[in-house]
Amino acid sequence: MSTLPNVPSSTAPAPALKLSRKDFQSDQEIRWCPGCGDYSILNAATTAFAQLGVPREKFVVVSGIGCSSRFPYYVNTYGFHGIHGRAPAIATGIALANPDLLVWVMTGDGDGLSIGGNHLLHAMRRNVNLKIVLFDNRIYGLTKGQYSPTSEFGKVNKSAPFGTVERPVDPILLALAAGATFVARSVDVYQKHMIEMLRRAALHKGAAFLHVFQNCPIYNDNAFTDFTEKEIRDDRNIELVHGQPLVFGKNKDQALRMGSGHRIEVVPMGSGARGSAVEREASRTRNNLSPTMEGRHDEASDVLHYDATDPATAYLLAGLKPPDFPMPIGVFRETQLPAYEELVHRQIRDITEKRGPGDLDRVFGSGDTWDVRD
Ligand SMILES: Cc1ncc(C[n+]2csc(CCOP(=O)(O)OP(=O)(O)O)c2C)c(N)n1
Ligand code: SF4
Repeated sequence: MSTLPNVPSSTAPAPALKLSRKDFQSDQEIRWCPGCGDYSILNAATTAFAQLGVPREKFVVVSGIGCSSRFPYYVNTYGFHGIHGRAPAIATGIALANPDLLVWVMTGDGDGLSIGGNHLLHAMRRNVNLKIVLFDNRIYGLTKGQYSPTSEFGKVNKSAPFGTVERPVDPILLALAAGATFVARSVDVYQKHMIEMLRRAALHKGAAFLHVFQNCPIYNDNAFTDFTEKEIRDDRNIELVHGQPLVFGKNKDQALRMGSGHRIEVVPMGSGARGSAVEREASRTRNNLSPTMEGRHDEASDVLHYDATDPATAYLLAGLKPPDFPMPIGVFRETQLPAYEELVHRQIRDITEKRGPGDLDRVFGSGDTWDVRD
């Protein structure tokens, strides 16, 4: 069974094929609204695609229905604009029939989690070698801003004039529970980070799920500004890096630790106590720490170090969000299991070796048969 022959592993030397972002730009007129977060994702994807050094004809980009699902038109690769929610099913067929291709699923929160929820779930459960990017603007953009499965509880809009009474689904928790072997999150405005997450997803063998917060300035503007505004983002995000301590803040003066009852807590970092006295006092109050507790924590003590192979911590971190916690971004989970195509093709090969090639006519003519009569 072949692996992706042209995708270099993270340890391999730089790709021989030199490509630029321009090689992946199509000549189609882009129909997204000015300022839509989809543009940033497109820029990041074309950059990441070029960095892989994989020829364009090895890429297939599959989508469902929605603004985000217009993506295949805007990249100069093979593509398939599918039907609503069915991109994972179409992409599974492509990946199974052509295991050498790098197959991407570009989907929205409505497309992927609502009508396509079932298909997305099973593609991840089966560990199909797909790179799934979920553009999450927390509404349906194409159909003018109805609430979606990721809209906040109580969200008021035209489709919920008195506020939704539905609890939102968390895409990261869903992907972890479904068993995706690579689960990560980024944000449309964090270009460098997103490029790296897309590249890592591409290099992963198996179901890679990337959740991207994507602003829709027309129907749900500023949905993520409470953690993406330049002035506050360092204090409101934490990057998950395997093996690294979970430290955050402009001055790296806050950290996460495991508190009692397996609850994650925010604690101030280091007795050197960087940051102003006012900031430290605010952090101490926010985290209910007594004055004597401040400054007790440093890298050597009980600060959590991230382990992307440990699902338990991934679940705990996936539940964190502002204002009480920083928003986790980066790789929640990364583990290796055989990909679906690999197992299917291996099974066919093993059975063929034992029993010889199949004969469909013989199958049709064998076993119990019935005459259907009026
Ligand atoms: C079977 C079917 N049901 C409903 C629709 C209407 N529809 C088109 S796009 C869409 C939602 C798209 O939302 P999302 O996936 O969040 O993508 P966005 O437009 O926000 O990128 C809906 C409900 C449809 N086209 N087909
Ligand atoms: S409606 Fe929203 S999601 Fe759709 S193109 Fe416009 S800004 Fe983007």
